[in-house]
Amino acid sequence: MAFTVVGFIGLCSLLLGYGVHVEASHRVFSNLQSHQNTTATHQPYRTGYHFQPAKNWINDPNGPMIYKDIYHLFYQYNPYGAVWGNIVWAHATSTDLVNWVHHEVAIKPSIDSDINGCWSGSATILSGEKPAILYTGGDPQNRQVQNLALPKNLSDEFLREWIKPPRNPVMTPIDGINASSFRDPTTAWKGLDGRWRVIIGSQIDRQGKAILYRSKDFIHWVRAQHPLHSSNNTGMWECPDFFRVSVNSTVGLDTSLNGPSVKHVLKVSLGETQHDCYTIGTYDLKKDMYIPDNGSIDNGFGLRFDYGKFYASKTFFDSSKNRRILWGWINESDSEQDDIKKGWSGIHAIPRNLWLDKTGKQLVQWPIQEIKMLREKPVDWQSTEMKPGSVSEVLDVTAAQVDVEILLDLPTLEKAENMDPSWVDPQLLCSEKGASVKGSLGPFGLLALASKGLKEQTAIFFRVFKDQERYVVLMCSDQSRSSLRQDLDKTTYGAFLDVDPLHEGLSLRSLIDHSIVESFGGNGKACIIARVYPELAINDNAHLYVFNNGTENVMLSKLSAWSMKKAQIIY
Ligand code: DQQ
Repeated sequence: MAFTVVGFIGLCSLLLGYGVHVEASHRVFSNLQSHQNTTATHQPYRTGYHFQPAKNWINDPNGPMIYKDIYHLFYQYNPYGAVWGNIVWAHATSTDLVNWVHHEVAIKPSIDSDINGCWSGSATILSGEKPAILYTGGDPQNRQVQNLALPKNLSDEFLREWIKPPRNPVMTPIDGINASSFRDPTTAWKGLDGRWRVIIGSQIDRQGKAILYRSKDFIHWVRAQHPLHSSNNTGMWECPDFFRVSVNSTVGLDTSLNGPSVKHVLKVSLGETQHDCYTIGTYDLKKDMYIPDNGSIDNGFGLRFDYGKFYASKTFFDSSKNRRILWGWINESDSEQDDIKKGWSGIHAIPRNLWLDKTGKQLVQWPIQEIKMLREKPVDWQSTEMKPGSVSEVLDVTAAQVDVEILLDLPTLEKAENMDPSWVDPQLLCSEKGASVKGSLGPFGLLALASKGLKEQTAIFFRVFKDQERYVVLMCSDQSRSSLRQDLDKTTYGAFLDVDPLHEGLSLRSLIDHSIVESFGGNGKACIIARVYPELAINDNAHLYVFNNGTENVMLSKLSAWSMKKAQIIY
């Protein structure tokens, strides 16, 4: 792909040939796209059990599905370098979502309507168990169009080859659709009339839109007169996802299933902030419109799948285990030059099972149970009191590659500090009150990827405040001391956690994997991913601690930790 490049942080605007203005949400460095990988041997940041290819750039997970008992994951990939560009759909399969086999690239530019890149999209299982993929292509004018790809050979359970029917593209940016903001088709679902529906992410004048199309045969698509949903001042909606959740059970639902006990979720990836935001609401099947519930905020300031690094995510319904599974892309916190030196950029989060919380007000996420197959050498602590200022090391684990769960109980909440009404932004609050800022009830939690002497540490912790008659729990991931290096994105992340600290206690699970700390607070009510690059706390020199930097005692009621084996990834 010959791009003329105007790279800048955040949204990337390209003025390409034919006078068409095209935007992509990644920095583009044309001179670096086919940069030779280095032969870097010092690779302390490659992960042991997170998904990543052998080398090069990856971003969005695409088209996850299960077919003939095999899980398929496609992903945005640059075969020629560690920066975004030359995008194709790479492909891997697994029988357990933990160990993976990489295959040949599944979809690459080969027809007019994808000659400038094969961007994100989704898979749908059509009747007769036939998978179909809709994805965005860049056409010769660099307009974004939607294409269809079908398996060449349905008896190949690995679905290694994909063909593109001559009818492509199946949707084009006409009648007022912005040709540079028209991408990322969802998994399709069936409406009351038996027709397929799909939404495409878009924007007009910073109004985010989920453009709705309908089809009888999955080939001829007709745009509906109105979007499924739209919202002002959000900017571009990338990678939308629209699915049902059960109101009274944790089981997942087929995307096309309708019924009385379901709510709907619309997730959009906001290009401007790189946040995956979602609302819970109702889908009016007759009007074909989605309406978020009262209080479910759709302007980018509401709920997020993850309050750290996690973007362009996608769910799919795992019919073999009746669950809905979420995948997300995690980018780097270092520079492009660092990525070129490493020879790679981007990993995927551990797939998460996801369901509606019993309050009906938010989703709950939890790492897929299969990840436990990598656990070994369990370490269990008896209930221990953590005195103010205490820091205790969790010994006998490989702290650079570990799964750890703790439960903290507070004997009394009397001493909780008062919540200031101006503290509305949890991320800001966490950065003002980092792990080293003493409080009353908190900070307490884990120090991950820490060096001996604690010069380096990634702190994941809680603080409890009193707000009139209720208690507010803040969960933070503080990266400010994660590395001796200064030239990194060390943003501190935070979220408010909707739990009752007195009766439920405060639970925290962290999946730690060399350069990633993936944390789940309150049994999955708030999730925060951090990417960190310690210089001292690598491999055997990494340590894990529990700490209490508040002035009150905290009960560590439970600590269980497991060293994690490496996942088997065949390239
Ligand atoms: N990444 C893809 C786009 C999508 C963006 C291009 C989100 O289709 O909008 O690689 O990260």
